[in-house]
Amino acid sequence: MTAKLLLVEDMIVEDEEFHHLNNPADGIKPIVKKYLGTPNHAEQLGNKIFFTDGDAKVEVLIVTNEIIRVRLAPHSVFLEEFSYAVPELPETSVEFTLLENEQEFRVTTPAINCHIRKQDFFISFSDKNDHVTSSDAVPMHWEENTQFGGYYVFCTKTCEEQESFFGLGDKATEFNLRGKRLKNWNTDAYSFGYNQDPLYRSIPFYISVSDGIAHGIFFDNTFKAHFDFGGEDPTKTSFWADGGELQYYYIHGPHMMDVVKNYHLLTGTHPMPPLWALGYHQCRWSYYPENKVRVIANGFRQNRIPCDGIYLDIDYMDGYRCFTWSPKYFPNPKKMIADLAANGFKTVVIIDPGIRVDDNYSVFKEGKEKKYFCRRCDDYFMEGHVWPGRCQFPDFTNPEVRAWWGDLFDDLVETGVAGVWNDMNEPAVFGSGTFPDDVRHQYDGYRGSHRKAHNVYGMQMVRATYEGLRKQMKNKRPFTITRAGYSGVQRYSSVWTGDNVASWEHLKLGNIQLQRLSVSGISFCGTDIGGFSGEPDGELFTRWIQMGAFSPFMRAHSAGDTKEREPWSFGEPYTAINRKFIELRYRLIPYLYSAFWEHHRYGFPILRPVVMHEQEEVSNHFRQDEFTYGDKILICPVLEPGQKSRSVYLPKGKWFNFWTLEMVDGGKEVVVPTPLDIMPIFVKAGSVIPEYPVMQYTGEKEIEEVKLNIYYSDYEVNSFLFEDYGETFAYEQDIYLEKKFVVKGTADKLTIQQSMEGLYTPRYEGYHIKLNGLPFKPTKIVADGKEIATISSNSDKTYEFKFSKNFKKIEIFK
Ligand code: MIG
Repeated sequence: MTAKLLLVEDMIVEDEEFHHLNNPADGIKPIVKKYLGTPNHAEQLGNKIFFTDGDAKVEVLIVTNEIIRVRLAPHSVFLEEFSYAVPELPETSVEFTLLENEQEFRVTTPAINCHIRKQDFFISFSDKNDHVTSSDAVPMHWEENTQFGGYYVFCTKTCEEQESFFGLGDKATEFNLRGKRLKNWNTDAYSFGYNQDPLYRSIPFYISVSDGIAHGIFFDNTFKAHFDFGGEDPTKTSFWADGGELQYYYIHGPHMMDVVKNYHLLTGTHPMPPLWALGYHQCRWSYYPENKVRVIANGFRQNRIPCDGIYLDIDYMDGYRCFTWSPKYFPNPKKMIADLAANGFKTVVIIDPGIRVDDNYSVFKEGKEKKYFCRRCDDYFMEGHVWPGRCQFPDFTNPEVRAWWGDLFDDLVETGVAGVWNDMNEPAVFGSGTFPDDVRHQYDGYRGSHRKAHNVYGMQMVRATYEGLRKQMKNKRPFTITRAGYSGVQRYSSVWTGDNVASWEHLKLGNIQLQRLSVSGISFCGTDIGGFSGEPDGELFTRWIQMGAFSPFMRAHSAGDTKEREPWSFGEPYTAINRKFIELRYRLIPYLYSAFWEHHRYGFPILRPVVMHEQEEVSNHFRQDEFTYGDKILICPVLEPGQKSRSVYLPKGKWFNFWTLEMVDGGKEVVVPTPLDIMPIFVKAGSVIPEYPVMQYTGEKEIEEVKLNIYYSDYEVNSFLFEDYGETFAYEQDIYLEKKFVVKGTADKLTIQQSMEGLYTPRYEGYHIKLNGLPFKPTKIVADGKEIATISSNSDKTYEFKFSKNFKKIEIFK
């Protein structure tokens, strides 16, 4: 109130007109939502077009042929352009036209139209066939925020009767978001429940599919944001935020895949991970002391269960002080890590953002001297309790702080640590949950309160971690994993879904969350296998390992108060089945690595839900169990206890049951037996699936030959294999090999052609080729003009032979 009266008094001095009023506050209009009026003017500046209603301004930016950005400035003053999600707009030249007629202004690119209706400032988008894909239901609007300044900003679009919605990161609800109202505000959600919202990450990007056509909306606003997908009113879709700019990107499809690729064009992809990071990781809160870590590591080797990564949770530190080691539990970390490395294990350590207030602790002292910790609005330090006790928190939105933080990893890297796990970076604070709104942030020079920086805090922390490690590791690929994040976090880290629960419901949720993260830009993701809190029985753990073997990131983890949770902890038959699936994970590493390359280089997600394969079928909008791993292998996890069989939907085309090699026609559901040692896996006909020999860890042995599993098809199918050194950034200088296989069969012949691109030469010489599903018995195999002399035929009608890795063409004759 005071602020308002003062304002009015100022006006009295300046404005003659008010002098005769007894109560000048009567003249002030109450705060209400304001809507855009009518656009009376368009002005073009390069690829931006500005429209105004006389007071508010709207900017339409043509980013690419398929991407248009819309921004609103209530009184014509735009905020400075800056985004953590989109560091740079893609550089493409677009030819567009601006047209004006009686009804509208229309911006047309070779792919889409953006319409600005004169009558009411409604903004809509349509495709080349004038099919409207997205349209305002009310004009963009805002409400002044007297306490913090700025505005609450709102956008409301129409929602079609059969429109479906996907995306938004890791929401713990059905895959299709139709009918839901959800919030983005990074939250430490220990043991989150089904439908609990918000969770750890904020990804303000969704995909709509309506009439078989997909488009995406990326609402690049870091404030607390809300989405309603026909929940309040089935005819409306809305998104709004507590501050910042109403700024969104319309991303055209028509396929979901196009939308996701274009979202990656804006926000980036995950860099290639070190190959070992695709292996199995074992985690626990916590393995200590040192001897326990050694016992666990040896347990893997003794049980012949492959494992590449072992984690140290918070107890490795000295009083939870980041960048220190407990002298009691880990007296000689360098020796321990070296011994683990000699045994094939990479060590990953946890690092939290809270720095203990302690003048005898160098990290605190330095951060304090350099003024790197966050402060409240009145300049007090932001203090809160976390594991180390009373803590202060680096302002990771300050580039100087990020550089300092990155350099703090020099000792850990010197000690031999291969990866870093950033936890508690929502940021989480005991008791209060997170920072108060008034905490100030440098925000890369653009300034802001915690309202604006909260959702990017964790992302900037892991960015500092990743960039620091990359520098300290002299350009070897670092491995990082984070709990919190915002759009674009995939450029710096993998993620896990946080503190889940050892229940069948959470196995189901995890399956959905990973598919959702994957279509929301975060392909390198995994759940805590087995469930973080609570106790899984052997069956649940094994079913989770089976699903986890096909999660881009595979790690088992458990809370401190739970029983032993290693893949052999449940005895037989579980140990043997867990081993079988972890071995399968390792056999398929070259396939996963190739899918990763497709992600990194071309923006394909690694996990692809069924709807992404067949979006035109509305029934597929509600399928959430099965997905493909890359584009060739279809997985359907078993999600119920005691399940003897389950039905699996196969997209159209021909598929081979991975276990029986039976060929099945897709486009329908099939019933598959699911004894405990089987999870339904199908391979697309025509695929070439590369396979490594089972090893106890990646790089245990030199690869002597690569197995190519070829699946017959009577139509043409392409497959890819990516190979490189697996641990440096040489691929950025084109030191890699991208192989393409083309498989095509007829009733009496199968042809496989190979072509290659790139500068890398793998050390192995030959392929071990296995032919699956041939509809005939081969009488002759000719490779590059030479007849193959030795072919072994197996009882399951598969055939094997060896040939040079450089073959160009192999023909198999009936
Ligand atoms: O307050 O570091 O989600 O994975 O084991 C709990 C201890 C802090 C939460 C993480 C969990 C981790 C645990 N952390």
